Amino acid sequence: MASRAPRSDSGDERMVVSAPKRSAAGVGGIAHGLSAAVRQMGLARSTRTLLAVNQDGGFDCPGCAWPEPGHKHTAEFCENGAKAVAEEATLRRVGPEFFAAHPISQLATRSDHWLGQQGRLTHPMVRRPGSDEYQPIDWDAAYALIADQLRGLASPDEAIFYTSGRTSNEAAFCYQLFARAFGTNNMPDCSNMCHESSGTALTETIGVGKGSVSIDDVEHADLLVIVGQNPGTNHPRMLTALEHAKRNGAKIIAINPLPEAGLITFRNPQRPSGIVGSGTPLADQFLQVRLGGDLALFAAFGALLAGRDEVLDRDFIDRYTEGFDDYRSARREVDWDAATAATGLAREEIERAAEALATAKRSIVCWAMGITQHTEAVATIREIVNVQLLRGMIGKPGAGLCPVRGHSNVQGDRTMGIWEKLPAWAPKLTEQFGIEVPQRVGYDTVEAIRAMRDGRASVFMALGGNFAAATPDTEVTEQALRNCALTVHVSTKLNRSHLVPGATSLILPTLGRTDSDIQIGGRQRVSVEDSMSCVHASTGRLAPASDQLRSEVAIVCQLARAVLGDGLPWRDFTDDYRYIRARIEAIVPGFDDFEARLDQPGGFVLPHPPRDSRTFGTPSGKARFTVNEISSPAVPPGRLLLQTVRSHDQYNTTIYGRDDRYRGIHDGRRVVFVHPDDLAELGVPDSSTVDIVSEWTDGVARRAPGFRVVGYPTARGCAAAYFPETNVLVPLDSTAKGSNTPTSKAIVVRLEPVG
Ligand SMILES: Nc1nc2c(c(=O)[nH]1)N[C@H]1C(S)=C(S)[C@@H](COP(=O)(O)OP(=O)(O)OC[C@H]3O[C@@H](n4cnc5c(=O)[nH]c(N)nc54)[C@H](O)[C@@H]3O)O[C@H]1N2
Ligand SMILES: Nc1nc2c(c(=O)[nH]1)N[C@H]1C(S)=C(S)[C@@H](COP(=O)(O)OP(=O)(O)OC[C@H]3O[C@@H](n4cnc5c(=O)[nH]c(N)nc54)[C@H](O)[C@@H]3O)O[C@H]1N2
Ligand SMILES: [Mo]
Repeated sequence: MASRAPRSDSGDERMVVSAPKRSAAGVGGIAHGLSAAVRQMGLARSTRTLLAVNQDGGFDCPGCAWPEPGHKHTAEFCENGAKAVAEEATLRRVGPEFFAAHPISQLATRSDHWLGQQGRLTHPMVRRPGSDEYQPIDWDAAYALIADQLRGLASPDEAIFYTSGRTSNEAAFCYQLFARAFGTNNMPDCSNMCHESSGTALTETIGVGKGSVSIDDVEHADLLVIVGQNPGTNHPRMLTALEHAKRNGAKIIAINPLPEAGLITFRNPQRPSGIVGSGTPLADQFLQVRLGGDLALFAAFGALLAGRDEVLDRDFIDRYTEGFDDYRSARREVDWDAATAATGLAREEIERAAEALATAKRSIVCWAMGITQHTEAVATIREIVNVQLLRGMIGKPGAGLCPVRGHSNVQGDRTMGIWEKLPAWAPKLTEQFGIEVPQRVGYDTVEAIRAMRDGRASVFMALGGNFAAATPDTEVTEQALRNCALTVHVSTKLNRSHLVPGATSLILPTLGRTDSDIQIGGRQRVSVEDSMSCVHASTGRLAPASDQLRSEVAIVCQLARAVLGDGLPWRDFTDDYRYIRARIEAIVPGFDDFEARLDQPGGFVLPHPPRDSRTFGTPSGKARFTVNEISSPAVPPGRLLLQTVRSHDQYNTTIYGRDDRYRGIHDGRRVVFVHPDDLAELGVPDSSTVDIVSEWTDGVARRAPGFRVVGYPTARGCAAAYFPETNVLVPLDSTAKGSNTPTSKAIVVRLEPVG
């Protein structure tokens, strides 16, 4: 039976639970961010560093992918951006002495929070077969070791090259070139666990897997639907755009099982009124949907609109779409019993929201993980697209589709070709570099775990991220990593993945966004792409944590030379990243005049045919209405549907602190939020301790022991707990249809009282 006990220092006995907050991001917000920064790096360094966040000539915030507005504030960062910067720019260090004093088996008993708090990695380290310790290794020896291992594989497909979304465009481009030149498309990335469902559904329906709006559109929409997203915590700067929209007269509808703080009220710390006033009420309507109820909800919206000729944009439908008639006949009427059961909403609430959609002139739907991490995620997003197509809400100002991305360059990494499939421009790699591009579809994240588990892959390399903690089915994934002959982690900070080593394991310390990157060609900048396809430059200025740190570009290119020799211009690429950008310009569409346009304040926006000219890159050249079978997660009696979410004090697997201020949790993380009426029905007392046990068709009872029950106003039948503590509960084989994304937001569980 899979199980994951609390870590020895998780210390939840001091936890305090209080009432959740309604508003987010007041002056207290920035104060929390600043105090985190000052704790990690002192006052002078904090001020200097934070003032460069998201400024021209400065660096891109390593937090979320929300774009910078055209009109910037002096302080263009939020509380959680400040925490992300502090975490990277910290003055604490993890060097060879640290590893000498801490055997791997001992580090493995520590919490993720403790590991992250130890500081920046300063030296390349190796764990040799059978050893319980990481020891220093020099760079050349590390590259030689990896090269030997890779060259010894029976097939290049026995190697896996993972990427997390902080990697710059330049490093990502070199990394995919290296993997493909080596001979494999095994490039899983964090996107597989994140917005893959959005990419899949949008490519099928509008011909491009990216959102169709700009920040200006958001500010000028008259209806914003925010579904499956918690911007107050995960995209706090988005709240500023929502506030502007609100002032311009927009209505906001929030669709969420949880009454998230930022969605209800927002106090803007960048304006004096935000400090003294009570804030802007944000959501005009809150639909407290059940987990996984959105497919039924958007299908109902579609049915309520499709039959009304006066609300349809007939001209748009006729000229730019296909499949409307089939869609309309499938959505003739709403099955109200099914719709209200699936959503947990009243018919009147659904009708009221549909009316807002029917009357809006410019509407945008924004979504994130609450939509993408479900079995029917792709179908749900297709239904969102249907609703927007009915009213011609794409390719016009103030309207569109807005998947809000997570990692600050996750969208850019995919644009650069980090993908287990082949980008359309792949043949150009042959033209430009003379390499033979491998044709076999590579492993995505879930497939990569299976391949390592089953011995089909034996070398795992990660450019950033924390694979062991971010992926589902923790016990299975950890064993899969341990099965490898070699694991390699290019990292800024110590994390769980370093503690589940392959027979040989390397930790390669790298520069982060904030660090100064000097190569033979002088100070280097890199580029990133935000959630709205804007590409801009990022330049770090801080002195690196040690003279042993290498940039991600340098590490990838040196490794490529060690493995493949000097046939490709790896040396030029490292000396000056302009050479990489010149190749990106020659290969990837939309990057004409790349270097010069990177000099423009705010960068430049990549083409998006549906947004720019209502041109749809589908096979027929038209946007596609789709008919999707409506279903919702089945939950047996006595069970709950669990979603795994982020607290306000974490960045994915990096735990900044042990509070979740807006949800009223202080100094603790092992909590499970459940509706008080469900607790009463289940006979589980509030504040009691339970094990959470997940149930899946494979019959394995996955167990996360020792959670405190917190009565909370979530939707009925639904529960919430934090990731990564609960990843042990997510079955590897439970994935979204069509995108293979783990279903981290819909796990059937039972609560077992302890003691
Ligand atoms: N500070 C901070 N910022 C971050 C991150 C971080 O960890 N910390 N992570 C970054 C990354 S990689 C990402 S992908 C984004 C994630 O940003 P979010 O998607 O906002 O992150 P989650 O915490 O997973 O929150 C999911 C939200 O969807 C709701 N939800 C869950 N299931 C459903 C459902 O079935 N229907 C509906 N309608 N709602 C549902 C949840 O209640 C919650 O409000 O944030 C990015 N920004
Ligand atoms: N249960 C559950 N699981 C989830 C999710 C969920 O909602 N629920 N969300 C999923 C989502 S949306 C995502 S995106 C994934 C995230 O998965 P990952 O991207 O793999 O995880 P992170 O926690 O973001 O990675 C943190 C690590 O990145 C390294 N790092 C930070 N900055 C840099 C840098 O500049 N360069 C390099 N080389 N390394 C750096 C540090 O060592 C740090 O420990 O998790 C997924 N997992
Ligand atoms: Mo993400």
